[in-house]
Amino acid sequence: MVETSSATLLEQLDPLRTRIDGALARYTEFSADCPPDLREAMRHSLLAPGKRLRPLLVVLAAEACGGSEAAALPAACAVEMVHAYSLIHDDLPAMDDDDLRRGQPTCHRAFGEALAILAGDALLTLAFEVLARDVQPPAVAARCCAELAAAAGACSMVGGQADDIRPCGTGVPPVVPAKHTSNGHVDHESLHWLERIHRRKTGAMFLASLRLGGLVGLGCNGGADADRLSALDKFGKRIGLAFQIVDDLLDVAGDPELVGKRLGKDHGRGKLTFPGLLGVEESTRRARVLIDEACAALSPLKPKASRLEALARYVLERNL
Ligand code: GRG
Repeated sequence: MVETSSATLLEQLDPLRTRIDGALARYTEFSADCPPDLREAMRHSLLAPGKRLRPLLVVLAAEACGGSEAAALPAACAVEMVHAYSLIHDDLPAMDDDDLRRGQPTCHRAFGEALAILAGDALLTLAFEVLARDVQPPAVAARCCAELAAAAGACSMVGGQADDIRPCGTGVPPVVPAKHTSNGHVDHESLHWLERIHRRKTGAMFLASLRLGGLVGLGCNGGADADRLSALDKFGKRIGLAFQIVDDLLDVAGDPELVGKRLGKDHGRGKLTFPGLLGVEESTRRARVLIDEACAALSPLKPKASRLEALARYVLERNL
């Protein structure tokens, strides 16, 4: 049983988050060949006050596998760069068309659409430069590059996003809006579809964060230590889904000031969401069960996984 409350954990992780931010800032200094407005657009989104959940997961997974923070920081930054690129592109008028992100104007609102697209492109490529150059040894760097590329690619984040932005009725199932659960009935087809979207769109990057941290922590033993990587896999799949359920719940009932983005838009657009499909109570129950299962999966990594376990509890209790 973990005693640390999520608020206390967040405070305890503040110095680590500050060191992650410092590394992200150093990685985006650039030579004079980078146009100043492109640099500013990248830093506007990358250094904005996000929760830094994914880089924290990288570092804490490395720690759970016996690795050091210093060794994990390049991979942590790479994952955050891919995440920031995805948020910039997701906010564009052609996708979610949002004005506010992380409590400030979205990249295209501050710098224009063309520069925002390029800032996203440059963050994505920078992530792989950092991994290939700064993760050691080179064999682990190569594996990290392959895993992060797959998690961000056509069968994962980009594929999930492509299915998610499809107007209702124009894609593969569900071709009708989700049926609700007022009579206790669960529409399993819609639920399966929703989980399949989020496993790729959101979950894959959580899983990659944990796997990259695990690979860095285990070093060249990564291949030989299947038990510990598989514990991280089980943990990652569950917290990825729980995170998304909580995100949907915050969209319905969160505080826009805290969350730092427009809320209620998924519900307003009639989009398929967990509370829309299962109701608030059942969605909350499922998120709780997933986090309990995630924490139980960490047993092969104990006691070094205690901060990872506490971060999973935060995913459930977060209000931003
Ligand atoms: C455009 C290729 C491409 C992909 C976009 C990640 C994503 C796919 C879209 C983001 C849209 C969104 C709000 C998804 C819900 C879950 C999610 C990723 C929320 C944002 O992550 P947080 O809460 O954000 O960790 P911070 O700002 O704290 O890092």
